[in-house]
Amino acid sequence: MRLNHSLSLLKEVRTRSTGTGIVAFGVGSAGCRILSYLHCSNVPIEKFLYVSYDEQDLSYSPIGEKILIKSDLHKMDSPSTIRGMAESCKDQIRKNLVDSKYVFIVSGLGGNTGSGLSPFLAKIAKESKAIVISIVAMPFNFEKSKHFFAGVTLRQIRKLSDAVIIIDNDSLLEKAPKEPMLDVYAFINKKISTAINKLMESPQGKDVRIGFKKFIETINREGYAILTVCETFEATEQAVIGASKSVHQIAELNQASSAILFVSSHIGASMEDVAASVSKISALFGNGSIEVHYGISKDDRQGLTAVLLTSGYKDTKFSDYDPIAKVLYNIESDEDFDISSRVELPKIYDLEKS
Ligand SMILES: Nc1nc2c(ncn2[C@@H]2O[C@H](COP(=O)(O)OP(=O)(O)O)[C@@H](O)[C@H]2O)c(=O)[nH]1
Ligand SMILES: [Mg+2]
Repeated sequence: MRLNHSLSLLKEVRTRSTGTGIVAFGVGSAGCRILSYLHCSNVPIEKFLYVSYDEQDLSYSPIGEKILIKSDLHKMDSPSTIRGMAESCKDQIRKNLVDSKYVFIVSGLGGNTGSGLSPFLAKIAKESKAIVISIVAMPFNFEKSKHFFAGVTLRQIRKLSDAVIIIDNDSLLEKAPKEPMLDVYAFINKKISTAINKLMESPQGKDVRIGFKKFIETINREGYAILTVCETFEATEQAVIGASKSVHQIAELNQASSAILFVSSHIGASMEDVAASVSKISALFGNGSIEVHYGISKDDRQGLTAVLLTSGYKDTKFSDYDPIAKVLYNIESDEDFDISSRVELPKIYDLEKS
């Protein structure tokens, strides 16, 4: 699967979009893996950059620019230490952002790299005056030890980005599969990249597409956006209900203010299907005042996929992952994130000797 994936990436080099001013960073293990899948699709991204201190993360894509954070592996024990190490790469990052209009930062939250570097990159991208869109995969429910940093980072990223798209890893699996973890990630990453591609790709052929402008308008608003995907062999409306149920596990549906529904199926969704699905979304979300856009495409695969992107959530279940912010709700706190440089201090007896 890895070889096929790399080969399709190499084929893509010939058709990559230019002049769009859209740059994307894949950060840490999850970010680099997800971005390498997006790299194979038709998204209008001009420049792909992979950032990590782990060389393996930079090997998932044979193409694109790689930024390796030089590190002392024994000291990489927190997101702030990774940020400290990344300070030396700031110029290289800034150089890649010259003339960028939109910057996507893709990562998984809760580990050290994605949590450390995503807010760091968002801040640099904001300083270069780009529109910053963070796309974050949240840890599985069972990864309790990752929840705290995921919650803290999500809040930091929200302050530093123009839009934040949350992907709940749990929502993309019906139940914990028996396959090896890396195969499960590959399965989820394919779903995520296909969904993002459907939302961003320019109109072509007979398909009804959303287009990049509408996609940005939908997510560039207060609060969070949530991306869910439902695959089914049933009717379109069932897929929409499935995707809506996933959102319901994460946030209050009535907080949503805008939605995009994208339906792809083997035969192509009928007008009746689309009308019923859009009405369903209007009834379920945003207290009856939600704006709904839709797209349709024909797919080679059997079955039907509904991609649902809803936005405008002030709060999500992930706010509970950061209990300090919850306690300090509405109280001004230090807005900046910490950076640790891990300087070794001299021992007392060394000082006494000198
Ligand atoms: N969707 C997705 N999530 C992942 C993948 N790899 C790791 N994650 C999740 O992302 C979070 C951060 O993990 P990881 O990316 O390994 O940490 P990092 O390398 O230190 O940034 C964890 O909750 C993982 O479950 C992946 O390939 N795809
Ligand atoms: Mg990692």
